Amino acid sequence: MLSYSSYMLIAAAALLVTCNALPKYPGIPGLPSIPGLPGRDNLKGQTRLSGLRGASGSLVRPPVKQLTCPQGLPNSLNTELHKVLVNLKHRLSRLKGVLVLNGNIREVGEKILATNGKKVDFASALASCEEARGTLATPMNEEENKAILGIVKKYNRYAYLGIKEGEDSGQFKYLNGMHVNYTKWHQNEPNGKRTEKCVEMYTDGSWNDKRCNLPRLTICEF
Ligand code: MAN
Ligand code: CA
Repeated sequence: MLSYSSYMLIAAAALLVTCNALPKYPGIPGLPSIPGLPGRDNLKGQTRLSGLRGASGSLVRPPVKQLTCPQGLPNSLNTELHKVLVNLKHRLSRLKGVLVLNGNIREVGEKILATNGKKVDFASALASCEEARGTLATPMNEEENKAILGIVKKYNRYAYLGIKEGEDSGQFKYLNGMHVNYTKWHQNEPNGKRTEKCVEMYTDGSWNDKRCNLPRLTICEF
């Protein structure tokens, strides 16, 4: 199902790499900036098509020859790239629609949450998420906690979160080592004092520190 999208992505990447050396890339109207290319955001209010400011402060439109790829590819490359990306965006949004419709994914801010429905220990759950290029669901605020809770409730199963106790008792950290700055501990939790190094989400959305070797619902974030 993704092969078409993958193909489109590779095509877009190839086009980008081909033209990446352009000093003043004209940009793609209607699309956000592309890393590595001077974008709309970098030009503070100007569109990339409007060019850069000259010594007098007036806008200088880049000469047409600067819009040509160094390799001598046609000027229509930008239009082609635009078409490919718009098509890719459209297809991805349709695929996303299918996944949301089936209840397979939930979006919260920039995060996408998904479960495989499996109940496994912490290490196995994390490994599944990482294999899929994600990590364990890690609520950073109330909104994210609620989104994860939606999946926990749907499956009616507790889930491990991407949070673990550090060396110091009662000091819980994200998997990247940073201290947690949002918590939703159940009353009287955490109480494990180094014997419960993982964190599970209850079906009311509150958290409990818990041993790491129990079967819990795998929920990943991407
Ligand atoms: C069990 C475990 C603990 C939890 C208490 C709460 O002992 O799940 O992690 O703190 O119940 O009573
Ligand atoms: Ca506990």
